[in-house]
Amino acid sequence: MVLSTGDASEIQACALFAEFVAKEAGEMIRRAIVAEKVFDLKSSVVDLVTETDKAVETFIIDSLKSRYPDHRFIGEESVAGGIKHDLTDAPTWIIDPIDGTTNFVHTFPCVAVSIGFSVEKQLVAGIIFHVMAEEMYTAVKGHGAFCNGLPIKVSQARTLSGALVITEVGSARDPLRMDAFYKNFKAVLATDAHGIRAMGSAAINMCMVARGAGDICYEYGIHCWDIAAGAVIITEAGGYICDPTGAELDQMSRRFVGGATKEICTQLCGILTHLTLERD
Ligand code: LIP
Repeated sequence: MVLSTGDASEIQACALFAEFVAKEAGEMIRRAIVAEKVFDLKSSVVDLVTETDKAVETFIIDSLKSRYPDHRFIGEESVAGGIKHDLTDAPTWIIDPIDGTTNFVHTFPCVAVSIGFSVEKQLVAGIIFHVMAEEMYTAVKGHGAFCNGLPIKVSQARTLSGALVITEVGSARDPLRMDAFYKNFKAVLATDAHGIRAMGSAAINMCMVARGAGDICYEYGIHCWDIAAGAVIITEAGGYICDPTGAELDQMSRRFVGGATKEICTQLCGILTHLTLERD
């Protein structure tokens, strides 16, 4: 069957199955987080990967493939392993098996399974399982956002003054990226924002905005598998997402702003020093 964005009940069924898979994947992570971890490096000395990342990704892809053999997959570790990952109109699952691998390695309890679903290049569903908190965040386009089955909503923040802002250093330390990071950090603090937080998982950051615990999040250098599920969850919780320039979000551009309202996002976009990164 060829799936289109209008096939609401089929998309909901897909999301429900992915939720079940994410829960199982979370159990694999929960068991592994207490064990000794061995890690390898990917793009930099602070970009880590473990055998658990790979095993969990294989489990998620195999499980989804067994139910949806004609769907396509973009997985963080498959891409790192050299598998080509162009986004097409086909139903495509966009997967980060452990979002927060550095946290996982250090047993810092903010690790998530993130599964986004794209149809006709539009993000239509998102599932994020905050493993150690046992919080399952879900959203299907047009049907609201939920945490453990209860509806969630963004805050009403319209301005950075008094806001709780979330960002990450990311997994690169080159001078250009670091310079922009420090400039942006200073620019945000100069607005009288109440504070800046970093959970170490882009997916969990987005869930915090979606549930109104944070007012806005932004990051340069993240990938489509960090963005996909959270983007749907924020918008379905009533929030706003965009490119840091204020333009429409491009999920392959490796940069992201998601906030409670368009106003707070527009203010943030106006003060950020922008970086153009190699696309996914
Ligand atoms: C990481 C995120 C982290 C972000 C990095 C990276 P990984 O994902 O969770 O918050 O700053 O850019 O994307 O590598 O742990 O899946």
